Amino acid sequence: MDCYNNRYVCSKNYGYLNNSQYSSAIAYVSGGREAPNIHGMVIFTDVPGGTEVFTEFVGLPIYKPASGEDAPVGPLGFHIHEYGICQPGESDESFGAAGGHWNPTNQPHGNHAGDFPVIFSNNGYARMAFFTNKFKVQDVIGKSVIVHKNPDDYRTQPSGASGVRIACGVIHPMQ
Ligand SMILES: [Cu+2]
Repeated sequence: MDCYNNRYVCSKNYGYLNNSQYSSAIAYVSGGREAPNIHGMVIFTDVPGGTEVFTEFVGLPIYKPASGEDAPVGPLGFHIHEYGICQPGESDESFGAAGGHWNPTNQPHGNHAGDFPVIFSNNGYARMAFFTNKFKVQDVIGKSVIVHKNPDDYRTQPSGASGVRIACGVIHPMQ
């Protein structure tokens, strides 16, 4: 299946015919040209009332404070994006084909279903788990997770001023 030319199919189910049978999912995340050493995973598990999200990363950029016009590098913005396509966009934007934030309930940024806590790089390593009541596992299969270079301010619309996309992974069901 050519996801790049078939966004509807990819965004709906990425070829999985019945997402509702899955109660856990995983995204293997890899860095793009800005941060090629990033490797990580994001695991989604259905729990009562919502979903538990566990993440682990290595090779993240090390925090740098803001200087002049440049935003700080980290803590790193982290979201679910609409399409399970970790490829450049039409204007060659890194992971632009993943589309905008996944926002099924048309909320302002800061309250998107796929707005996540920022990732703190501990000399390149991060581990974090959190709970959300905004989706179940079946809702996010076939979408993507994106890590950004800059912090999310949870305020600037529509994506929190979190800068370029430095890593991406497609969310697949866990068998
Ligand atoms: Cu994002």
